Amino acid sequence: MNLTPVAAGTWAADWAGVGGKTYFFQWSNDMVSWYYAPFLDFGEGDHSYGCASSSPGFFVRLHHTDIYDSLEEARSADFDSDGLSNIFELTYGYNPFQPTSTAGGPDASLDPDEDGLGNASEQAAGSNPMAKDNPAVMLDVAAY
Ligand SMILES: [Ca+2]
Ligand SMILES: [Ca+2]
Ligand SMILES: [Ca+2]
Repeated sequence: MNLTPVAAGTWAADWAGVGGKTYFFQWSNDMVSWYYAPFLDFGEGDHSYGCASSSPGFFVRLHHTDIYDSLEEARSADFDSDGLSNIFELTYGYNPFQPTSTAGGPDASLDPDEDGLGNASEQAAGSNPMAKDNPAVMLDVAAY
């Protein structure tokens, strides 16, 4: 993988994909705490991801697996069997390889927007777990 400076504090991470592989992208400022970027890539061809950091140190790496047959399958699959799809976890900052990836408890039952719906319920409803946008909850609120 090549990390090319684009402008101050921004880089383009480029890599050549291999057929049949799913790529999880991680970044770190200190090589101790690693964070997943909110996307998945799949298959051969040129892949690129734009990164920004104001940290004096900036590191990137790829996790890859060949257990999925397509990008759609990789996105909807549940690598750690915690009830949340890989792409849901990546989009909202959870670790798709760990059922309990923060100190708060299992990823699937956390309720970061405190609307009473755990992440598994938010995923099932197609609502945003970081915003109180669930129609049932909004009705509930309106009733008071
Ligand atoms: Ca999962
Ligand atoms: Ca997880
Ligand atoms: Ca919630």
